[in-house]
Parts: sequence; C-alpha cells; structure tokens
Amino acid sequence: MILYSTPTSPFGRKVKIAARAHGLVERMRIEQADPWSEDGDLRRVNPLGKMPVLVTAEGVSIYDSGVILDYFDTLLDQPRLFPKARLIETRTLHALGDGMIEAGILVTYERLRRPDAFRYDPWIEHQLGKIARGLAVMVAAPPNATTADAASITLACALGYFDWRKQIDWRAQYPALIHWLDAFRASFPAFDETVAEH
Ligand SMILES: N[C@@H](CCC(=O)N[C@@H](CS)C(=O)NCC(=O)O)C(=O)O
Repeated sequence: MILYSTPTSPFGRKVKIAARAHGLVERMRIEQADPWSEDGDLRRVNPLGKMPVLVTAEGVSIYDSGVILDYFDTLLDQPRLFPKARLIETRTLHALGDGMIEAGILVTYERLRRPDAFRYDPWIEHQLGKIARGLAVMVAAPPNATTADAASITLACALGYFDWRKQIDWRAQYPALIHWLDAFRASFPAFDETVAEH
C-alpha cells in the first residue's frame, strides 16, 4: 500500500498512527504529496487534490482519512478503529475531531496563504469557535486514551496540530487534555514516532 501524505499533515498523521498502532505499517510505504502542485501525483490519485490518500496493493485509491481507517478495519481481525460495540459514539467523536482539525486548517490557510488585504477576521473567529466548543465537549467526555480507535487518534492529532500551528492555546484553556494526551502518548509510541520536525 502507498500512503500519499506529508510529515506535517494532521489527517495523514491519523492514518500513520492507526497503521502503527494496529500492525499495518509494514505493509505501507509513504510517498510525499503536494496539494499545491498541479502536476504531482496527488491530483491523479485524488481528484480533490487532498491528502492523505491510500492506494491499495490492487491500485485502488482510498480517501479521505476516515475512509482509510474504515479500510484498515477490514484488514484487521475485527474492527478496532470503529469498534462495533461503540460505533456511533466513536464515529461522532471522530467527526468532532475531524471538524476541529478542518477548522484549524482553515484558520492556518487564512493566516498563511491569503494575502493580508483579503484576510477576514470574523471568519477566523468563526472557525476558532468550532475548535473551542469542540475541545470543551472533548474535555467533558474524552475518548479512552488507552484505546487506539478513530476518536482517540483524531483527538491526539488535533492537539498535536494545534501545538504546531497555535490556532488555540489549548494547554492553558483545557489543561485536563494535557493529561489525556500524555496518557495517549504513553500508550501509543506511534504518536511521538509520527511527530514532524518543523
Ligand atoms: N476530510 C479530509 C481532509 C483532508 C485535508 O484537508 N488535507 C489537507 C492537508 S492536512 C489538504 O490536503 N489540503 C489541501 C487542499 O485543501 O487543497 C480527510 O480526512 O482526509
């Protein structure tokens, strides 16, 4: 299998952690992706030009990151990323984590990619509200930090992404999540193994 991603993509990190935590990493190699390149491979394997994309041994493109985790579940002895017994709860927390990362990406693109003259602060605030409300829900009822399912992996990647891009000072505002992330890191070395050097 080939994973198209970059060292810093938070959605790509989700897939890398899932693969490492569930013994699939040996079956996967990574190809660098570049969403901004018009003639790179990424737009060939995903018309949306977004990463991550997993290309299976049979040459089938799978996206987005959540569907890649669904695919991983089909390779395991039983679904571990979206466990049957907690399916709706896990999918909902996974959607919340994804939404927070997406909001963080939009904030970062607005700040780094849009020329200053076109930057619209109320839009940034709108996105930051999603992150703040999402973290408030996560801190009240976090996923199990010692289980590598789609909900916990996605929350860990969201927090790692906010540490890097600093959309929100979550460590000051939601200190209980520091302990949560420490517990996740202790259970799954894959988190530290997939940290990008910025
Ligand atoms: N819902 C998608 C989101 C993927 C996504 O937004 N990836 C970012 C990088 S982390 C990207 O490719 N951005 C480039 C673009 O939007 O054109 C997923 O879960 O894989």
